[in-house]
Amino acid sequence: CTHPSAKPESAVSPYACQRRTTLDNHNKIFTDALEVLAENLELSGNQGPSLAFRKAASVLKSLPAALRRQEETQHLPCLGEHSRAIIEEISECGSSSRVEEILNDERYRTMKLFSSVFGVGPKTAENWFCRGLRTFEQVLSEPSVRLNRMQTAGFLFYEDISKPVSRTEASALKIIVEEAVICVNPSATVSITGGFRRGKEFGHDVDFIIKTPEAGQEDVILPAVIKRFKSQNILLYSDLQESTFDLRKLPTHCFDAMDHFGKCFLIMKLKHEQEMDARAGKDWKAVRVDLVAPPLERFTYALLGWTGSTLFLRDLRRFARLERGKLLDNHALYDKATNTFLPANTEEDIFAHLGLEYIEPWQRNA
Ligand code: DCP
Ligand code: MG
Repeated sequence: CTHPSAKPESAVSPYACQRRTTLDNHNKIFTDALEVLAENLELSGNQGPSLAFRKAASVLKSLPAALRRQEETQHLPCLGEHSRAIIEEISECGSSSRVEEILNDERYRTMKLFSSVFGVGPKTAENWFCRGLRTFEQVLSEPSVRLNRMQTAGFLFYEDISKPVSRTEASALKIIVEEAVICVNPSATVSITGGFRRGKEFGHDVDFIIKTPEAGQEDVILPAVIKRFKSQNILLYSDLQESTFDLRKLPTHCFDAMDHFGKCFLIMKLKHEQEMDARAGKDWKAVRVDLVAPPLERFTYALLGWTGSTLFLRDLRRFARLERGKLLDNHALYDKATNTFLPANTEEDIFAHLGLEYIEPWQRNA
């Protein structure tokens, strides 16, 4: 990627946080291919090289129209030789032979299948593949395979939680979560974050952030909400991660580290609006739900972080550090020049601290 100041005003920025990326992707034929290459590398543990393809795809997603000629890519940032060659091949032949090869590759297909299970990451997927396992039936009947609690739930509810969650289902869940949160603490509020806040119609889960106006309440609300869900018999799985947050700690450099707020990863029962699922003999769908409860003074940073997209946030943090000498993560923004934490009541405040034009949530689909 080239330095932003080396480009004229109208040029596309190499930082995703200086681009407006809506869900209206005019270059899907190219970005789908680049994302297959990225995913293939991620599944084999090559996160660094995969990021180059992710960034190239992200730049194309921000363009106002489809690429027409090969020359149009010449002024675009973050497109390496390899990405350009893929784009050229697709422009000329309609598809990329390397991408087709990956899509048909037994290892890729199996790794993708295994890692689609809740609780199964690339390492476990690779372990199972290397032991000759190729199907769920083989994994589940292999005596030496020991599933943890998360993976057991992942297989148990696979059929439901592998289906996309719709916006309608997300809204129905919001009412349920809101009801439980308000019952526990009438002054708390709930907002949808993640992909749905960016305008997506479907997601793999529903992400909620809880705002509690009194200090310390953020630590008691999640256990109480979980207890209530259990009493309502709508909880199929829960993993509560208590807060390890420390107000004095500086934002971290490491992007892949989880934040320290109290959070829980759940599988909830969502009652169908219409008739019973006669085949399954049940009137509900299992849905993955994440809840996070940050302290009030850091709420805005948590909201920004949990809204994503991952690539948008990665570049926002990189921009803060490299262009502004500030450290940003899901907890805070820290100014290294003045050694101070910068407060923020709204997301607009955070962009203003960084000297960036405000980018709306629906423009953060980088
Ligand atoms: N996130 C985070 N820390 C975590 C979990 C998530 O910062 N411990 C962020 C990264 C994502 C956002 O929160 O941008 C939501 O995570 P998802 O994995 O749910 O991603 P999306 O909601 O964007 O996609 P999907 O539609 O697949 O759910
Ligand atoms: Mg999500």
